[in-house]
Amino acid sequence: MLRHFLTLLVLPGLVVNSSSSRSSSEEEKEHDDGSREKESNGHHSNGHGVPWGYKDQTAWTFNFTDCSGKSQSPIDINTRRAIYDPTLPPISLEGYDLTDDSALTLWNNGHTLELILPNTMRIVTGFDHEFLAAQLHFHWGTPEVPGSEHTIDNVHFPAEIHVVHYNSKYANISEAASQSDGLVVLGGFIQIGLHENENYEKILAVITDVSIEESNTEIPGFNVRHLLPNKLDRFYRYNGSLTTPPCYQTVNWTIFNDTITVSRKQLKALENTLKAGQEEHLNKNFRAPQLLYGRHVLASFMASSTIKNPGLGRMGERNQSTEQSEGLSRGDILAIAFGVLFGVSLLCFLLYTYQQHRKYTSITKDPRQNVIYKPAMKAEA
Ligand SMILES: *[C@@H]1O[C@H](CO)[C@@H](O)[C@H](O)[C@H]1NC(C)=O
Ligand SMILES: *[C@@H]1O[C@H](CO)[C@@H](O)[C@H](O)[C@H]1NC(C)=O
Ligand SMILES: *[C@@H]1O[C@H](CO)[C@@H](O)[C@H](O)[C@H]1NC(C)=O
Ligand SMILES: *[C@@H]1O[C@H](CO)[C@@H](O)[C@H](O)[C@H]1NC(C)=O
Ligand SMILES: *[C@@H]1O[C@H](CO)[C@@H](O)[C@H](O)[C@H]1NC(C)=O
Ligand SMILES: CC(=O)N[C@H]1CO[C@H](CO)[C@@H](O)[C@@H]1O
Ligand SMILES: [Zn+2]
Repeated sequence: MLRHFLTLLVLPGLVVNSSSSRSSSEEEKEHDDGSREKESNGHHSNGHGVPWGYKDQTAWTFNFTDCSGKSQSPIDINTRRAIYDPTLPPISLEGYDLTDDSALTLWNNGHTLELILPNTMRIVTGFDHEFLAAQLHFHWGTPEVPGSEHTIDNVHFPAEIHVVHYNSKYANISEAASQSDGLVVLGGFIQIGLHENENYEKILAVITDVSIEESNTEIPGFNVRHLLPNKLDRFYRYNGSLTTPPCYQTVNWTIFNDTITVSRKQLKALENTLKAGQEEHLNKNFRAPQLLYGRHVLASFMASSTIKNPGLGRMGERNQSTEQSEGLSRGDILAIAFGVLFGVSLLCFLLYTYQQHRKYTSITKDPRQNVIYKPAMKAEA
């Protein structure tokens, strides 16, 4: 059921790949996918059999009405507008340190690379209930196109990991997925570093085994905590959705400020190995940032830039509830006002200079006025 679930849910990663939108045959494959999962209950997850793809994301709303809702994910996180909230409880994880006497299923669901997680892994503090793990998956791009879903000040990271949990008050993820307090996703940005990340290698070393859509393999359990950033105490929090159809607006999002690094070679393995359908490369499986519609993003930490740049808006100090989320901040308006003022001044100055120049030329245009400079003036003309 987890797999189903997964698919169903959050896999936000579902990628239908960038490449073309899925053909109906691909969709059928997805079904197969679901059905072949031992645990699946037959839902087909993604999209319940209705095809969707990353290439035409606006079309999602035709079949999945939630996808046009006002609490969609991912979003751009504007660090200047994030509201510092010192009361956000720290997140603590239990049961993440799996041992190699357990096995985990890794599979290519046609949208993403997904690792099924046991529900003994859980978030014990940070939310009003315990949340149990279901799966984790990734979003990525190509070597040329960074593929994180969330962006920080409009900048994408090369890739993003999502660890999906469901509220322990529900029987399973399928049931929780459509409940307003159903899901918690922990998200981390993946960047390129100098060294191979040995924890990511537990997954990436066998990625070629799942290059074909719907194929799966088993890997020994390991400490899944190590796939997340080192520091979990600095994070952003907002109310959002699954980033794939059916886009249920039931996700309590946590995006960590600390990032994860993998080697360039490891990132390439993620970007270049998987396929969706017969030949389509499974990459660029990220949804575009969605509008905030007045939502706020909280931050568990105060940006250091606050102290350094008191002039530039600071996380934690501004109360933005009066600002329109998609609108202009006071800083932006000031900047525009000054820009316009400067432009007008410049224009006046240019006009003035032009007039002076015309005066000057009319005075000096008689070459006889200064014979010595005559050649130079001709050259200039
Ligand atoms: C999830 O729980 C619901 C309610 O108990 C149940 O009807 C459903 O079959 C379960 N789904 C799976 C996949 O186990
Ligand atoms: C997300 O979790 C925070 C912290 O427990 C809570 O305050 C907030 O209400 C939650 N959001 C939703 C939509 O449940
Ligand atoms: C998220 O939604 C919950 C429940 O509606 C609300 O209490 C909470 O303040 C919201 N969180 C943010 C960051 O807006
Ligand atoms: C982390 O926070 C700092 C300070 O606000 C910010 O400059 C940086 O962009 C953030 N990075 C991420 C990944 O959130
Ligand atoms: C912002 O100001 C409003 C009205 O003064 C207040 O209700 C709200 O709690 C404030 N929000 C923050 C994050 O300080
Ligand atoms: C099952 C279903 O509702 N399918 C619809 C998905 O959206 C397209 C339009 O984009 C419709 O033609 C399908 O009927
Ligand atoms: Zn995702």
